[in-house]
Amino acid sequence: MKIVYSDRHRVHRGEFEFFRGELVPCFEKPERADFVFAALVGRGIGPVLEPRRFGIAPLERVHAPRYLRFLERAWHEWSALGQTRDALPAVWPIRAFRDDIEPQSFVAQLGLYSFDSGTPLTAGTWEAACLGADIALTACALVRSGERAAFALSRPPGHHAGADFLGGYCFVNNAAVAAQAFIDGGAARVAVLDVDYHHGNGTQSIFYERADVLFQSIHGDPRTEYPFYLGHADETGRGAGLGYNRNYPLPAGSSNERWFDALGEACARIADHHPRALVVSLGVDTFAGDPISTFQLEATEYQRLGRELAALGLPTVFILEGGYAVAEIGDNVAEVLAAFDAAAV
Ligand code: 6XA
Ligand code: ZN
Repeated sequence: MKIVYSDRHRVHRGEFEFFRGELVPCFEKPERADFVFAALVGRGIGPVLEPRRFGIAPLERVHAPRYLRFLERAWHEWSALGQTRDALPAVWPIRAFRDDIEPQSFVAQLGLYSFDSGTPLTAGTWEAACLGADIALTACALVRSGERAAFALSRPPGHHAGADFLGGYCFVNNAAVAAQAFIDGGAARVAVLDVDYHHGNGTQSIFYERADVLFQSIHGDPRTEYPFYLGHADETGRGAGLGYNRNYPLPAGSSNERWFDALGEACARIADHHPRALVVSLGVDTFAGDPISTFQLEATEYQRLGRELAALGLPTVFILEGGYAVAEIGDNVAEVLAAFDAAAV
């Protein structure tokens, strides 16, 4: 399977995130991508290709222009306040406040466009976020030109980023950009499957009223697990999108059997949708040893995931999302991709 990668992801290196009243070192760090890259190359999965550049137009298909303008200028504005450390928000326009007027204060803008205080915005964030989208778009282009599958090895991740907000270490929603690129390239229908431990709230919200993109997510129950405020089973889409959103929230600590029951159901729905392509938000924070999650998947389960996805017989783009047991993250991704390759026809 072709891998799209660039080591320029390193320009985004968040120092701290806010956690339970303290600044703690950021879990989402450049070493994550380094471990994945090393494991894939070590297993002979490849070749590795540099991304092409696609510019901002494909991002504007799923993100609000004013949000993208904010992201592009954010570090400049933050620096102008005399700040040198990472930008983290401290005030948010929840519920009774207005979100239709963009404040002039950068600090207020940062709160307007964020939903948590755990997503440091740094000097290199915009460059890395655009690079991540280019990586996803290059993987799409490979698949559109006949590759059975491609892997977008990008960071920061994307599935928590909505049309006009960042959070959960995510700024630009790479999976949404990829799904939209398939549609814009002529695909009538696309499926997005999010197997990260955390609900893909950003991707869900972007496609919630659309019937052309089926979004499904298997994740820790939001009543106890991040991102907490979305990802329940009764969120099934709205308007034209009714029936094209499916969530499989599983209690923290759920068994592998339960996880694969959900995967089986999700795969059956993908087959019913008859998509021209599949985008997989591949988080491996479902790993038994992950420091911030509670599922129990290990190597044999990642192989099974790869096989079951291959059995769908669809042109497939895999996009890296979460996964924080850095030493093992690479092996777990490699298990999925190698098993997919071995089973794909
Ligand atoms: C809170 C935890 C964010 C989880 C991010 C993630 N800082 N999403 O892995 O998939
Ligand atoms: Zn995650």
